[in-house]
Amino acid sequence: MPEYDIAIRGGLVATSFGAARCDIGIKDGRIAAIAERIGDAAQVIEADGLFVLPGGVDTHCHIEQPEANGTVHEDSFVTASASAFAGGTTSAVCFIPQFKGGGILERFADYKARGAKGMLDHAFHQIIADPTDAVINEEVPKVVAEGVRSLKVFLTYEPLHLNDAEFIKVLLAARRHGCLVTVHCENYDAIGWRTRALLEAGMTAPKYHAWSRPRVVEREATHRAIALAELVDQPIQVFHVSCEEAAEEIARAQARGLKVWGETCPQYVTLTAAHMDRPGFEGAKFMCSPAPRDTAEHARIWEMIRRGTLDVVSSDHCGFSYEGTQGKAQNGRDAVFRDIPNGIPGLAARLPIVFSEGVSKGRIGLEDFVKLTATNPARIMGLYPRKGVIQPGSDADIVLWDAAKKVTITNALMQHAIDYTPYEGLEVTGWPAMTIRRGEVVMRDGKVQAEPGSGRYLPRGPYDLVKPRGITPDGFVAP
Ligand code: DUC
Ligand code: ZN
Ligand code: ZN
Repeated sequence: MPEYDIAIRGGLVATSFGAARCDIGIKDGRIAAIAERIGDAAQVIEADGLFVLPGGVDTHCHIEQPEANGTVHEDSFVTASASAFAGGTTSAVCFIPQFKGGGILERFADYKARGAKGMLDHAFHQIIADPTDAVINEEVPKVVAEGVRSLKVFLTYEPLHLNDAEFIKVLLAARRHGCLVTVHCENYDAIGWRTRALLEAGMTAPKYHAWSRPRVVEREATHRAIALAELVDQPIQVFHVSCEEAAEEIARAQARGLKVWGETCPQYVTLTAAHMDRPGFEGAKFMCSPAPRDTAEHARIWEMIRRGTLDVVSSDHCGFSYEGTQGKAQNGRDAVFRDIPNGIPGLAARLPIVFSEGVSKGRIGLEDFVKLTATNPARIMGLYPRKGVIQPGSDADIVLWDAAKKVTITNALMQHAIDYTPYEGLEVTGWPAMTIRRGEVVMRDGKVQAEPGSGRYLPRGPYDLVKPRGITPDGFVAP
């Protein structure tokens, strides 16, 4: 009887604390051994010449998410799982919606059932768009008991945004129940004013999306979110930081010892506002919020990554096709920028872009790549060490990585249900050769093979990282 179910032999195994050429033994879906040479296995995978990395953990994915207008993001948990595996990602954290006037519990069962149909291991953030007393006092404790440990708030977007009083309510609830708060930081009123002014001036094309929300609105909201979190003594993660100005706010908070983390996304090191200035409706393909900036800003984001201010790169994967009635053109191809849904797909492209732009181009090291795409997201979301690391006892989520492979990104390679990728034509060096989820080969040479329904829900329990510091500006701790 062989000792292991699978042996991965001879690859360069990388974790966030170093890399070494060794074997990995997998038993019952978990990593059982890491050694220079391990014993017999039922299946041997030769990894000579490949990197052996923890499967990607993408903690910001909008998958099959129902919207207030009755549409549902086009990638189902099945198609998004295929896309994730194609790109070397094995787990994701997705969003349970809440709509104004409605509760959250009523959404939990529906969304959990959707997640159960996919192949990707998954956890949930709970969006809070309407923090009524009933939601905060009665429903939040119930979703926490179901394993949700992060509350997501939007400081902009109709009809999701919270005002400061509502945001404080959510911060307090998170503090009481041991949750992280993740925040979309842009100033709602400033964007509203800008948008109205642009539309009145006839500036309606997709490129004016960027004009409606310049860097300063992101910086202001980031500053405010941090200040209010400091007041309440509640840890937060600032989502999708697009510019140095906002990252500097996070750096200052971190220097003061606050529990504030910053996430960025591949779009903020590859796309620019100029992409939204393509002819006709084409610019809609690149519309996301915050808006992509310019190439000088890409360099600044890399610097903030190198300094550790931004320590997670997620995709912010959003399933809107270019054509059709559910996607970018849902309000017509002549819709003004305000009426075009925000968000771009990126689940499969995330690892290749971060590896290529980061490691292959010498901006970061291999261990940094592992931290940014797997270990740090798992830690910050309370999934570590089950996910995000190759070590005995962890789930055997592994990607074999061909660091030398050159690929031109096409939509077909993304394997999602979306009809385009904003990264079409981007050349990358480094590509996943095989993805293993809990000891099962789910992608080999681009071919995804996994049983729908085999993805596991990852309920999250209490974890130290989100404990308040016990320090408020004047010592007053609100109940
Ligand atoms: N921005 C978000 O905040 N969410 C979804 C997509 C986007 O672009
Ligand atoms: Zn957001
Ligand atoms: Zn998002």
